[in-house]
Amino acid sequence: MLLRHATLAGTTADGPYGLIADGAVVIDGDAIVWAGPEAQLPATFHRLEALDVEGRLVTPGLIDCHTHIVHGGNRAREFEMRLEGASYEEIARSGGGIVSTVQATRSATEDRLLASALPRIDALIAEGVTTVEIKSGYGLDIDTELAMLRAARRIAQTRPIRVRTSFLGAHAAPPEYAGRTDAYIDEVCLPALQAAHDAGLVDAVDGFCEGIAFSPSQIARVFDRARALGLPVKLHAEQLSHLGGTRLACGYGALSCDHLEYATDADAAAMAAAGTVAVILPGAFYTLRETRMPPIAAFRAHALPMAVATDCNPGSSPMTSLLLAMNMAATLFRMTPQECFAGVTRHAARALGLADAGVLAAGMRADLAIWDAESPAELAYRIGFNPLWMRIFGGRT
Ligand code: DI6
Ligand code: FE
Repeated sequence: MLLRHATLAGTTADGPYGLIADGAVVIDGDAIVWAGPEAQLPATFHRLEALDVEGRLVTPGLIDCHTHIVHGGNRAREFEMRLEGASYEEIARSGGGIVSTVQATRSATEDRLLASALPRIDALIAEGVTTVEIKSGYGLDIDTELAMLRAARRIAQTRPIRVRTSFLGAHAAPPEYAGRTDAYIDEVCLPALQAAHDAGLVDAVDGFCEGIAFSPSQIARVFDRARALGLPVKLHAEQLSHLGGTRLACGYGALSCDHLEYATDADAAAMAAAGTVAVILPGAFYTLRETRMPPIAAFRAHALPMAVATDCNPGSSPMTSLLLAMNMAATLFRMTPQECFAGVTRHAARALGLADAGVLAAGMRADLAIWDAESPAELAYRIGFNPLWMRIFGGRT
């Protein structure tokens, strides 16, 4: 297939957004075999069946690199409680929060977990998302952690989207281990990681390093196991306070550190040295009415790759719009639309360790989004409007 008369963005061309004004893309099977200025299209491709996109914007398919999109129930009641004055941490400490979603997730069947995730997945697909990362972490027992990961993997058999799964057994201690977080790590988290890995269900290992969750030394035990299994790590770090999770994760060569509201300049330096992506999650900042901003200026100063994701979860970020996450990153954190665009394409791919996505270039998977837009800045600019015109997944429209 040949796409003609396209405005290409996210190519390897120099200049803002990697823009190519009068571009063409050649797709063969599930791969991009050529992308560039139409005037330079090699003659061998001239006779291919062509789709004239009439100047529309063609970008890599978007990548949501941090979600908890598989979960049971919802937390609308907690939303009401927060509006009545309770804080997120107060609710968590009084048995609500993550633990209430754990109860709802344990009582759902795997089929039900899959079915309830699909409308949320469909919302992402409708916005041109072609790869989604999905975490476990609401089962917190061996069976339910595995059920979450299986449900996540089944999404890719049910919908045209690529799924990467992260094991997040170190998300919270379940009620039966309240106050016994070390025993939880030994008796549940590590055995669950081993079982999930043995079942081929884990692409990366994540953790929540926070006062209401796990300490750096506890996370280190989980990461030691990940390293022994040859799995890459990532971490929810410095979201509500500064515990030093970022520097710990960098010591394990983490793919990404995520949230980072309380990260410091030294953390940014450690991430730069380790090649770790900073994942910015403005939906959680917005929902929790956080006032501490992630240190974007320090991330820029250290030339860190920054990704932007929804953090889709029932508690702190019930958001299924990656375009809205881009808008929030720009408006709340003053990230430029160019940074937001790289954050849902190139840098999001890197946060997942994917070398074949996020860039519009020969050799990449043919995952593309075609927008009724003139410039990529439009993707971050509007609020609640979706300009997607067509989505191509693995070479198929
Ligand atoms: N950080 C978050 O913002 C979510 N998980 C995490 O580690 C919140 C999850 C929840 O409240 O259910
Ligand atoms: Fe999260």
